[in-house]
Amino acid sequence: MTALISEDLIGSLNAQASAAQEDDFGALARHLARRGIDIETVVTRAMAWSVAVPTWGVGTGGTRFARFPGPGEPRHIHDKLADCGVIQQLTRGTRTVSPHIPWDKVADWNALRQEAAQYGLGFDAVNSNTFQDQPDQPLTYKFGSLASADPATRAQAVEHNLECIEIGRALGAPALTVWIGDGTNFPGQQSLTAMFDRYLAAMEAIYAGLPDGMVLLLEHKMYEPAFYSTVISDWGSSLIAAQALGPKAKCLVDLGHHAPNVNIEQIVSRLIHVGKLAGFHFNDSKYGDDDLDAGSIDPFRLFLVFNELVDAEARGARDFAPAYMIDQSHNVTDPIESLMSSAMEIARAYVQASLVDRKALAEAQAANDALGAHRLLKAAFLTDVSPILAEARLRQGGAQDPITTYRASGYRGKVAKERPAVKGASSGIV
Ligand code: AFD
Ligand code: MN
Ligand code: MN
Repeated sequence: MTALISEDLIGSLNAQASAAQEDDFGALARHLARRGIDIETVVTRAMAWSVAVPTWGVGTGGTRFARFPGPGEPRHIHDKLADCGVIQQLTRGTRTVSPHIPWDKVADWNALRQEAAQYGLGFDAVNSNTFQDQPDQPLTYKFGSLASADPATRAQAVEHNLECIEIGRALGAPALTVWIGDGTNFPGQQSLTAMFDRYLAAMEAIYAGLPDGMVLLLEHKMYEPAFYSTVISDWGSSLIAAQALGPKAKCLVDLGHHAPNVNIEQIVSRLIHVGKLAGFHFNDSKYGDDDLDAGSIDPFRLFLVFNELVDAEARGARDFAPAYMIDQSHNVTDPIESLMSSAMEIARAYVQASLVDRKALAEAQAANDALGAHRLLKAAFLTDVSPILAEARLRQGGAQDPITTYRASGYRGKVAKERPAVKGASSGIV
């Protein structure tokens, strides 16, 4: 295993923090014991938790207006894997990476799989890309891809997805995620019905190419780049498509891809009900698809989503095996720091949701004790589970404080010397 951050540094910083960690962990253990919760059970759950990091997340993102590159940005998938390796080495809760094709294309996928394994990483869902044109591409996606009015363009987009399936097979990835930008900017520009029909026919061809054990994740998004209509705009369209395609197709929920103020946890509950919840792209938002760091704006909403997930797990909901991924754009931070912080915030919400007294909650609900029920959720949400998260990292060889350790390591400064700065202005949402 390649150690990207010095194990000695991690060990010495952990040692400096160990007295405080023991003290805080002991206090939390006694507090939870009073509530009838065994802390060791919770630590075991925290240790088993993992969320996938998107390869595109370790590069600096941007807006439609500008991108301000940071020092030492990854130049290619090999640099991206190293950066993901750092995140995993320090947090121990990001065991897989989610690649984007063709951004991450290499000649030898088996070699890439070995390279990732050197950092203790495996691969999660492969993401296809038919929302932008590539230099060597015969037909443009300017007017759509899988739902294009042009049959040859649709065929090209299907072919790309079938190639992504083959790449996923070589990487040992469990899923293909399809998000398309197809839609319209003008009422009347296309038939809303015909576009959806064409999308479904194209997706059937992709679905037919799935090997056993690989699933198809449909990602909806309300708007952008198309601002009047998007083909798979909401969970309703996504669910209709997933049901039409078959059992291997499920609906992926990106937390930023909904109408403003929509009740996302209720959507999650509905998708669980029909056994069609594929998984998540975690991020946070205030206005739209802001792609801000998970837990930075509305940690209570993140907790409420996890409350539904932990509840589904506890009652053994059928076909329930969500894939957890981060999907963020880091414009003003060091992406490694943002991704470590987000991974920890997501794990926090999972652990907090694991503390809900579900028996007492069911009783309060049966008695129509609205405030009593709410207080049970709040009791879990307001518990500072930081010592549990730190303990889970420490027991797996990670850092007590990943961000402080990362800053002390000088990793960014070191890679900035090896990776030439990206020059010039460029825009682009990543
Ligand atoms: C998009 C979607 C989707 C896609 C990504 C590409 O969230 O996950 O892969 O951003 O940059 O908005
Ligand atoms: Mn997404
Ligand atoms: Mn998005």
